[in-house]
Amino acid sequence: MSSLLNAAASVLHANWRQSFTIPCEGLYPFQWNWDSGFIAMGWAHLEPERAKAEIRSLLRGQWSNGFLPHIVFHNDSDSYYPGPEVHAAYLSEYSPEVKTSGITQPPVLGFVLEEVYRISDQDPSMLSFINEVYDAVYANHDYFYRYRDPKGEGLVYICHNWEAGTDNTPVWDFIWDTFEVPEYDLPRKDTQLIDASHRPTNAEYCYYIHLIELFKEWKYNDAKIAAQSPFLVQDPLFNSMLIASNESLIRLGELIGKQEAVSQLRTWNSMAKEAMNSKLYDQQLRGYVYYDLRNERHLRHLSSSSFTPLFAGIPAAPRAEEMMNHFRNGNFSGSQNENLLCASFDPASPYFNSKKYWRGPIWINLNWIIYRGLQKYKLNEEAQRLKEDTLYLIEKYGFYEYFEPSREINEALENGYGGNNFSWSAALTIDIIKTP
Ligand code: 2M8
Repeated sequence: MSSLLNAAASVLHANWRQSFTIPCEGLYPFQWNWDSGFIAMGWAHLEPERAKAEIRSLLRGQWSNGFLPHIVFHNDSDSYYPGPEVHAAYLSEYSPEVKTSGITQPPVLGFVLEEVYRISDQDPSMLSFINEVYDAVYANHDYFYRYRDPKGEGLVYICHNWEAGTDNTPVWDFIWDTFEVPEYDLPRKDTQLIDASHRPTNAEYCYYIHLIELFKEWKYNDAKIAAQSPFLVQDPLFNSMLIASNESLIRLGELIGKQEAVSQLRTWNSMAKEAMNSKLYDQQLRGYVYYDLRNERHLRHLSSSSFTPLFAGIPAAPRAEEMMNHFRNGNFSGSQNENLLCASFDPASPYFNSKKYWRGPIWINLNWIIYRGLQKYKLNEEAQRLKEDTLYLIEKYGFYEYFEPSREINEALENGYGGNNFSWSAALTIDIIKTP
């Protein structure tokens, strides 16, 4: 294990850029929002000052209305499309001095703060760092409930597939079916850097860019987006991250005396948990699904996101148990346990593709989230299996961006998929090994 830990540390060191960490050399050359959260946990094990710097750097990109963008462009680079000029966040009256995007990502910072505090063994200097950034992270939660929950349900929406983090999950195919977009000239860089068949198609990218063009036309105004965006979805992963972060902010707020914030967070959180269970749980599929707010319909597909509510303690124990069918000779495990856990999309679905990005491959951050969720419910056998499967992939291939779920295909395979020396794969491997 110590050579694996050293290799993981080398990846983080190589991707470190003065005050933050890029997800992957070439492919992702800026600071990404949820990547930074996971990466900060890796740094907390190695060099806690870097964990603090990582989070401070991310917060430099925060807008004055509390919004936290999905990319902060601290530096220049021409190896990524779309860059700051395409996102043009300056069109918003709230954008900061540093260049950022104008869309967000799953809100992991709240629980990351609690994790880095745990990893530091309750170090008082880490607590004073938490005190320093607490209000900014709270302001981000306030932004979500203020602007992204138009019906006051306790569930917030995302308005872009890049906000989900699960960029090209087949779930979005059903959203793309509802509107048409122009054919854009796409100076993509990703498909020159890695196997294009493992990345989203150009047709999909036209949708991604079209949404950004609409938001720019509306100057990233939240009310206009809520009223008109053709993509408006309540995502179980995104809301689970927000709920888990609410809970961490409640516990941390109690420690540092943030009573007002704590009581507001409690109100949001009880509504949110209730809504997750009553609206997003699909009894037949035995998992949490997406709700298309624009077209008022559930998008009834299982993905790794369907299991992330475990991490936030959302289902009652019998429901969590019921969800385990998928990991015990069910679709995700394969009827003879022929799949490693956990595919990013339902392996039994005709839309599943084991090599294509978020349409099937295994992702280490989702594995970490589900692993921790299983531990929370004392589903120890499944947790152990998820841990073993994760470490098998990392030991065999190294710190790739995503991985093949089929055991059989893995036998003859020599590489993982996507970018190599990928930061969150390294950071979370450190945490999985070091945390019992
Ligand atoms: C991927 O997304 C970016 C856009 O944000 C891209 O494909 O260009 C996703 O896997 C996302 O979840 C991740 O945060 C990002 C950087 O690792 O890459």
